[in-house]
Order: sequence, then C-alpha cells, then structure tokens
Amino acid sequence: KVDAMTVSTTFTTQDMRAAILHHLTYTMGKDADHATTYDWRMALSFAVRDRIVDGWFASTRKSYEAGAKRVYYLSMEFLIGRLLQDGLVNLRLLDDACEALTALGLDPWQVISNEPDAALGNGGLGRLAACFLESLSSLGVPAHGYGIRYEHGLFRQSFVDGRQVELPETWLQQHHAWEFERPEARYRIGFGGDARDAGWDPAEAVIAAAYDTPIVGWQGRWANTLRLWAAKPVEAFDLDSFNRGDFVGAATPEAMARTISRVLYPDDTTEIGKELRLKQEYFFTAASLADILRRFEMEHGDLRKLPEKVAIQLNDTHPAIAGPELVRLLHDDNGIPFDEAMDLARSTLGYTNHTLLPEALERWSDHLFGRLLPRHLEIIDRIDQAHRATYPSSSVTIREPGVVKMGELSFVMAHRVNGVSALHTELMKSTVFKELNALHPDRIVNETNGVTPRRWLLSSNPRLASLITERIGEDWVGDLEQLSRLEEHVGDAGFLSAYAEAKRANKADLAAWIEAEHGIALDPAMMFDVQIKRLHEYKRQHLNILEAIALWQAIRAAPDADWTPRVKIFAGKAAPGYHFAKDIIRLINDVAEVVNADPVTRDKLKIVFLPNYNVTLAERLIPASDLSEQISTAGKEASGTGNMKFALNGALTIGTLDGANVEIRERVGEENFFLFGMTADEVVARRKIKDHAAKAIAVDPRLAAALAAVRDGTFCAEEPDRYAHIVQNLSGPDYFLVSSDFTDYWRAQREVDAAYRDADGWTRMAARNTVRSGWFSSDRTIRGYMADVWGAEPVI
Ligand code: 26Q
Repeated sequence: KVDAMTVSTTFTTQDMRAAILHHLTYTMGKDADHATTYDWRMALSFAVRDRIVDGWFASTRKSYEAGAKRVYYLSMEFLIGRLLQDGLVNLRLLDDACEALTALGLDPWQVISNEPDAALGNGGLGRLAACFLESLSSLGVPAHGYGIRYEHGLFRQSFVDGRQVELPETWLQQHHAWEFERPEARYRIGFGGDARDAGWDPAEAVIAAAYDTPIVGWQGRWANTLRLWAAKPVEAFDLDSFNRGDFVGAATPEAMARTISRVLYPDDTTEIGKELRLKQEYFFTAASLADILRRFEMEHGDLRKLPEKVAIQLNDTHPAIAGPELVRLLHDDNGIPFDEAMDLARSTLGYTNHTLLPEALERWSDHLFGRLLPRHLEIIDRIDQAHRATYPSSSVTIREPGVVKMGELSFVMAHRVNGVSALHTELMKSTVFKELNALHPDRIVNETNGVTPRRWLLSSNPRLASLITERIGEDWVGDLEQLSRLEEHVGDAGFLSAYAEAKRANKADLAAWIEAEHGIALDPAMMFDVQIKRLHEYKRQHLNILEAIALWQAIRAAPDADWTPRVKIFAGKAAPGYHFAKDIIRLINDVAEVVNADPVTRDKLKIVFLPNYNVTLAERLIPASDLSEQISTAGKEASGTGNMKFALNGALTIGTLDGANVEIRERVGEENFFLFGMTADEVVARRKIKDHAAKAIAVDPRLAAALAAVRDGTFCAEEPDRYAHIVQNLSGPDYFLVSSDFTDYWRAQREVDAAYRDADGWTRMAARNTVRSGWFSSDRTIRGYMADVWGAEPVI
C-alpha cells in the first residue's frame, strides 16, 4: 500500500516538472509558449492537488473503518489565505516545485504569489478556524470544517487622501484551484412560513450546494475537508417570465437565492442587512447539520448515539441556531421526545466565546426571528421554559420581551462553553456568564488559542526554520514544544549571530518589498515596530500613534540626543460603518505624511500604514518584526493570536496584561516582555474616577502636547478641526483609557529603545521568545479541545 507520505517523498523535481506540464497542457489547455503566470500557477496547483487527493481518500477511508468520533467545526469565517505554498510545505514539495519552475524558466515566487488570498473572514476568529483545520489534519483527527462559500470575501482596502476606501473582493473571479463541487451534496433550506403541530411549512427555500476543499496536514499523512456552502435557487430559472419577455424577472429567483452566499459581513459594527445575516447563519448551519446527520445515519443509524460519535463546535454564536435546529431535526423530524432531543443536542454541542464586548454579543429581534424561523422561535421558547423550570430562581433569560439572546442560548445548549485565554475565561465566569456559571460550574473551560507552526514559522520564516532544524532536527514542526531544546543554544554566540542574521535578512526582504510596492525606503537597521490587526478602539491604534507624535516632538526638541531609530508599521481594516476607526486610519496616514517629510527626524522615525492587510501580508511582516504591539485595554482582547505569531518569530512584545499576552509573558519570562498599563481590575476602577482622562493629561505634558498637535491641525493644515472629535473623546469619556495608559506606555517604549541599542541583549531576548513559545501551537489547543470538549481522538 502506497500512502501519501511515500508518494510525496518519491515525487522528484523531474516528476514535478512533468506534472506541471501535464496540467498546463490538458487542464489549462495552454502550451508553454503562451502560458501566463496564472496558467502556470494553476498548473502547479493542480499538480500539488493531485498529491493531496490520495491522502485525502485514505483519510476518509480510515475514518469510516475506525468508526471514530468526528469533529465538526461550524464557523461563519475561515480565513485560509493562500493554499498553494501551504500545500507545498506540508507535502514537502516546495524545493522540488521551485527547482522545476526555475528549470522551466519561471520565477517560482512570482508563480506562487499569483494566488489570491482567500479572505473568507474578518480577523482572529476566522484565522483561528483555519489554523484549527490545519492542526486537526496534522494530528489525524477526523474532522470537517463547515462554512459559507462567499463569492466576495472581506473587502479590499485602499487609501485615497489617507482615507480608507472599500473595494469589492473578487477571489472567485478566477477558478478556485483547490475546491471540488459536489453536485450530489445538496440540501433544501427553508425560510418563513408557518410553524404548526411540532412542524414547519417554510414559505420559501434555497438550495445549499457543497464545495469541498481538502486541508492537508503536516507531511501529508492526513487530510480533512473544508465544506463550504453556496446558495442556489430551487428553480434555476423562471421560464414563464422569460417567455413573456420579462428577462429580468426570469433571473430574479436566482439572484435572490445567490444573495445569501454573496458577501462576508465586515464585522459587527456596521449597519447590516440584519435579515440577510440571520439567513446566512441559518443557511449554513442547517445545511451542515443535515449533512452531519446524513453521514451519521449512514455510519451508525441510531440517533441516540449521536453524542458518542459526533462533536459539533460552534465558533462563537454565529451558528447558535444549531441548538434549536438540531432539536427540530431530532424531535420534529425523527420523533425523539423533546426533552431527550434537547439533551442529545446539548451533549453534542460545544460553544466557543470570542468576545466580552456587549455590542458584539448577538441578539435578534423576535419579530424578525419569528418571521424567518417561526418553528425555531417556538423551540427556543421551550428551551427557555425548560431552563426556568429546572432553575426557578435563575434570573437568566434566553428570551426577553422582543429579543432572542444568542449567547445565553448557546450556553444552555452546549455541554461545554470555552473561553480562548485564561484571563478571558475567568472574565466570562465573573461577568457575562456569571449566573449561568454558578448553575453549571463545570461547563466553562479554558482553551487558550494557538497558531499552526507550519504556516506561521516553517513556511513564512524559512530562515529561522532552517536555523532551528540545523540545531535540533525537524521534529519541532509536528511538536512545537521541542523548541525548548534550543534553550541551551541561546547562550551560544554562533547561534545568536545566526539568529540575528536571519532577522536582518527578513527585514531587508521586507524593506525591499515595501520599497517596490509602496515606494517607501526603510533602513533595515531601524527597529521594525509593528501593529497589525483590525482597527478598533479597544485595540488602541490611537495610543500607538499618539506615542509616535510625542516621540517626533521629543526628537525635534533634541535632535542630537541618542535616539533609537524606528519605523512604526501599521496595517488593518476598519469596518466600513465604524467611522471613528476609519478616522484613526486617516490620522495615522496624515501623521505619517508630516513626520516622514521632516528632515530633522528623517532617519530616526518613520511611519508606514500598509493598505489591505490580509493573511499574506501578515506572513511577510511577522518574520521581519522586532517589536509586536499588543496594547489593548486590559479585559477587552479575548486572546489575540497575532501576539503568538510575533513571539514565535522572535519579535518582543510591548503589551498590556490582556488576553493571551498574560500567558505569553509567563512563558517567555517577564524580563523578555515589555509590560505596561492598567490591569483589567484597575481599568474598571479607573473608569469610575471622575475626569480620569483630563487628570491623566494634566500630569503628562508629553500627552498634552501630542493631543494639542492633533487638535491644532499640525497634521491636517487644510482642515484643522479634522480630528477634534478624537481629541475630545480622549480628553473626556475615553472609555478605552488611552490617556490614562499613555504615560506608562511611553515609559515602556523608552525601555524598548534602550534594550534595542544593546544588539546582543536584544537578540538573546528575541531568541528566548522563540524558544519558549512552543506551547502556543494550535496542535496543543486542539489536543485541549479533544480532551476537555470533544472526547475525540486521532486515527493515526
Ligand atoms: C457579528 C454579527 C454581525 C456581523 C458580524 C459579526 C461578527 C463578525 C466577526 C462578530 C465578531 C467577529 C469576529 C470576532 C473575532 O475575530 N474575535 C477574535 O477572536 C480571536 C480568536 O479567538 C481572538 O484571538 C481575538 O481576541 C478576538 O477579538
């Protein structure tokens, strides 16, 4: 028997070249003389895909044979980015592919970079889902991801006069090389109509059509499936309208149905088409559950064994309708008594919470809900009644007059509820789910997030990866905690200089790319200080830019002092309707323009805001970073995962005691982490102090001067009041305590400056971050879910 691993290791440059040419000819229909970069990229992708498919089939077969428990990860978002390089790296074909392409007269990186970045997610939650799929495959756990095949992923961001402009994202305009359409896997999904006699007559319906993408794990030993649903009309086309000459009307059913999988909602802070969002949620959840039950019945039959063989994880409340939908399928469609159906559903479901921000906890008006999902509203009422009957003194409600609360619904319908970092989980217990936690003290567990080392170290930082492999062999790739074996090398001058050289070369590559793409020249000797993440007040990009302004003023006041040259790099998108966040972007761009043009500070401070942050840009930036900005208001960032990627790649963190920063600092050592700011408890106390912002400004002349420069139009002479509202916010309500944390942030930044001037000391600290970050592998996180939530085990 030839397994996938044997296949990939016996696949030589020769074979690779032949496979590429084969697909160029017979799949793309081009000859080498007329092929475009796109053609070559597709040909290579098909060649790699062929290598994945054998292992994929083998995995499916082994899962059936083992009769093992299956994990289903339901998520509105999968931020998978590019898949070609990932596939090449995991199958260990990258060198062969590069050699083959070079022999064909091509630039391998140009071919690999031709792939669009699949941005089917907003940020951390979606990227976590993608890392989890990869880890599930690397560990050999039978699993499926279920989501939506958005035609348009997260918008493309560009800047016009420093302002964010959103453009449609069009990743599916080209053929998606990795997916397989599954015409046999289609489900009819109903909406509206009437609920009666424990049943439902929907008034309308759409078809959910499956598209499968194999997700291959490390060394190609296992591959799982990401199944994404596209919405299609029940009747493709209204022939009667067409024959009457109403061509637009004839196409309407199709257009209406397709709307459901048309676009990814950009975050929670926009004024959205609420009805369409709820339709999306039900659409993909119902299709996924129908598919899960079909597979279960084929394999096992007796629905009462569902929790034994199936674990379904809800990625936040977005698929929370899975609770009532599963009860509906078990009770209404299969005659299982209501209470038993509820227990079976609960034993099958787990719920992950990713936020404590009240505005991000989903609530639906029961008017809308009842109109779209009348039977589900009845079921939710019965779930609510059952909860109140069991706990008569509980004041927790799932239904309130006029609203359905998805957080509470998810909690009572899941046997485990988890937070994503130790601090976040504790705050869940003491705040949003305090009372439910008292009723169910064993239900809430913590599963601290992690990131896949294949993409976030091996693939994106080959220089550092090779250095590690040289010293400890390559087993670390599948077992990241082995990085601790490098601990003894951190005292070794040879290792440290090689470590520093890898970072320097990564920075030079990034600088060259930024110069080529954006025309900004950066000196790689400067400290690369990087904040890349969604724009949000709680993430406090405005704290960072205020510090930059204060630093600029300080350098101008004493240009000959011994400053540590640094470039502040920002990237991130703001929700289109989140005007304050968009104004922060514009402010950063305005400040950059003034500061970068100042001859006095030119070689000491630069500010760059790179447009259109995505997974691919993160892969470029993180290996080249010296300093990682993780500066959220304590208690607000559930975990963060970028923070882990930076630490792993040897950037030092300047950060607050928030989310997983706490655990990162514990592991890398407090002497290798720049801590500042109030704790979560102090934040709560500080807000109660009258005029807290004004008081902070009054005692810090640097902060006052920085705010004054923003206020007086120093960065926007043509419209001096442009940022008055930002200054007003930071001087008054300042909910996120930017002003109150500024002084300590400045202090920590100056410690960063001093530390960076000691190049050897800095490298040692950076290396310690790498060596001690092994715990932040998503393999470890997945093992935690398997043990604490899913009761699932690997099959290999
Ligand atoms: C909700 C309703 C309507 C439209 C959109 C949404 C919506 C969409 C996306 C709500 C939330 C999100 C995304 C949340 C998110 O990314 N949270 C992050 O999850 C990471 C993984 O756990 C954490 O590391 C981050 O701390 C957390 O902010």
